[in-house]
Amino acid sequence: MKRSFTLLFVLALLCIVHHTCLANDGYNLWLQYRPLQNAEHLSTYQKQVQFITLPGQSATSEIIQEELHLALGKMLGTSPEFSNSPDPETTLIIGTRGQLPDLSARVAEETWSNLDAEGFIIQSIQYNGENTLWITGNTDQALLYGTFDFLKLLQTHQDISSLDIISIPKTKIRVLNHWDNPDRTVERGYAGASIWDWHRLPDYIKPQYIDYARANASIGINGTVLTNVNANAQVLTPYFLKKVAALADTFRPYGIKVYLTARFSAPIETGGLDTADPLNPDVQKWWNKKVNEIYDYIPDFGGFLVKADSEGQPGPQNYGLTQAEGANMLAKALQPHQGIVMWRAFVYNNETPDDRAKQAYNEFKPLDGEFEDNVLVQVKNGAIDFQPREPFHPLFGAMPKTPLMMEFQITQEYLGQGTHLVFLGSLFEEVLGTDTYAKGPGSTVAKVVDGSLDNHSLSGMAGVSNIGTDRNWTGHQFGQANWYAFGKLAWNPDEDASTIAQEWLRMTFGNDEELVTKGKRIMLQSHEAAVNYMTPLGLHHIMGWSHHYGPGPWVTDKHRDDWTSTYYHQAGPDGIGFDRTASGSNALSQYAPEIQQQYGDLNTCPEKYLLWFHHLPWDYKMKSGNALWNEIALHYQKGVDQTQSMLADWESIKNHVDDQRYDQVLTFLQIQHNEAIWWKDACLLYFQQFSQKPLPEGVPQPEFPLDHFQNYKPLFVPGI
Ligand code: BDP
Repeated sequence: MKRSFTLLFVLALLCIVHHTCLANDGYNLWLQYRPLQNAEHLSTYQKQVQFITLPGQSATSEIIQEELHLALGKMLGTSPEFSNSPDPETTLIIGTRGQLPDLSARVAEETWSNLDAEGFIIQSIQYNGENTLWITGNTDQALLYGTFDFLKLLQTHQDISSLDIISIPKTKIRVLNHWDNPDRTVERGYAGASIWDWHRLPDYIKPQYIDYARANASIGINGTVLTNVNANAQVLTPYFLKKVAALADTFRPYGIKVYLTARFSAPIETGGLDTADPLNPDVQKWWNKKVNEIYDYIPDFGGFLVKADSEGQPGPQNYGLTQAEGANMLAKALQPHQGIVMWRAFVYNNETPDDRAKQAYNEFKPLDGEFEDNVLVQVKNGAIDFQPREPFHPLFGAMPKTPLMMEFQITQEYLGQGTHLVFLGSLFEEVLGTDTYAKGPGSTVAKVVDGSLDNHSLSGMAGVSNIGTDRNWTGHQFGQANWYAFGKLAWNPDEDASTIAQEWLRMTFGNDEELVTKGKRIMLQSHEAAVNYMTPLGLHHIMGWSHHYGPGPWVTDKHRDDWTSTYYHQAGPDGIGFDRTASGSNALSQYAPEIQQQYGDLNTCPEKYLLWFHHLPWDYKMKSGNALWNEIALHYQKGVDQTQSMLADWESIKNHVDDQRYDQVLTFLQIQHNEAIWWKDACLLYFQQFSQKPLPEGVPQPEFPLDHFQNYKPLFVPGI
């Protein structure tokens, strides 16, 4: 008995020494604050954070203090001493310009004004003859951002001995869009139920709300749209507003504003009116009153996000009016309170009057200049719908008089949903870095979005959230990286994906160099891999019907054409691809002449967009010398091979990752690999019916015939 107890004790000790035995469910995201005992700059860290001056007294200051306590306790095993005003012992000073008048003179007036309300400085200075660090900005909010950035430097083992960081967000509105319903289902959510426990609100504030706010603040997200774009008018009633107010109170000290989705027909559904016509004075009065009521509950309410005239949602078209007329009615109601409207450009018609890729542009472009000043038009990154890869939306660069907000989808509706590791930092970077040529070369999508191209002071980025009640928040551990990457790119749309991946890995899993190198390799090839095994060479929208899970190139004959696969791939004996040049839908004409020329010419069209813009014969000769059919097949195979090498890389870093997260990621990578084969086999067998050509060398024969795949109908897929 005694011997087995001793054995257990020794085992437990060994486990503690060897961190990988410890369970880690991923709840702490990138705020792991792992012990720093092996960090190269440990002694500098210890010196720099012993005596901290933090003069602020607000709720935000308290949060800064708590975070430092938590982080430094975990990382250094120390408990720093805090004081209100600098004394000779101070090693770290965290205060605003107003709180530190003497020190503030060191910063130029112009810099203070550039910092605005959210930018911060982290600087090494000599103070009282000592090497001191200070974190400053104009507001406590800026200090919170600066503190998180400072903790990131420690977490990623950076040298902090001579810092001179000025960080200013390039976009103003950095929001998550939750497609969460009041019944706690999440549209396109793959990580459990909605984290908003409406039934228990306003009384019960789950600890998860606080951690949600911390995580978001740590990456600069400053707003959250709590409700689904397919909106429920009830969320604007007092019953819900009390609950929304409780969340707003919780998030406020973290600098996070709440927003709601406004259902255009709410005046009818909850207001007792018989119309929602935006030009009707009673309707306007109703919204004005409603908005005033909301601000009584939530004095700093952010505003509305609206999906109108799209997929069955009501909108101004119901009254023969334009999107601007609809948006402006709400905008005017919000103006007295400094609220904004995020009006989605995802508008397309049930009747499929034209190539779906063209409809938003046709609808919105003529309205440039007609929106009120507090309206942003929120545009998805591509013209169809968050496909694995899309060329940038032609509206970017086409509406210089209107602030255009980027809408990315963080939840992976079309990218493997809850089980595929697909690092979206690469996708976001690709879109943001693309040149629209709107004002000549260099007019990147990033510059349209951050407002710098057309001098807009209002700017923003929205990310459709992948968060749910799963213990690790995002279902897949690596889904956390997509939330992280979104925040980072919203703050700075020019940041590069590789830096983001590396930072996230270090904070989330640790600083071991092999882990970081291989982890990065996995992440940075993962998006291309998914494109290869799902929709290579510009193919798009060929996934399973309705749930969008798995392959479904055979989907056809549904109640609307533009929700089928055959509409998009146009495969037949003559070839494959959607002709969007002048001989086809001419969607290409919506882009700047430089893009038209480049993408329209087969010699210069990037092959990644080839079948998005061109319909080509199966034996069309690719740059590689291969026939198109062979090239398609080889791309599918490459995607499968890439998932294999992602798996191998992950297995090789087993010793550097805790068991719990290692095992989950490993299993998901195995699922991903099997599903990549599923995609490849199903799509190749389907297209082979038209190409009538054998699979090229290197692409193994599928294990099952086509009807096996066509008859497989996944049931109860989450997120519908
Ligand atoms: C599509 C989704 C659908 C959303 C829609 C939207 O399939 O669930 O409601 O986008 O963005 O991607 O409104």
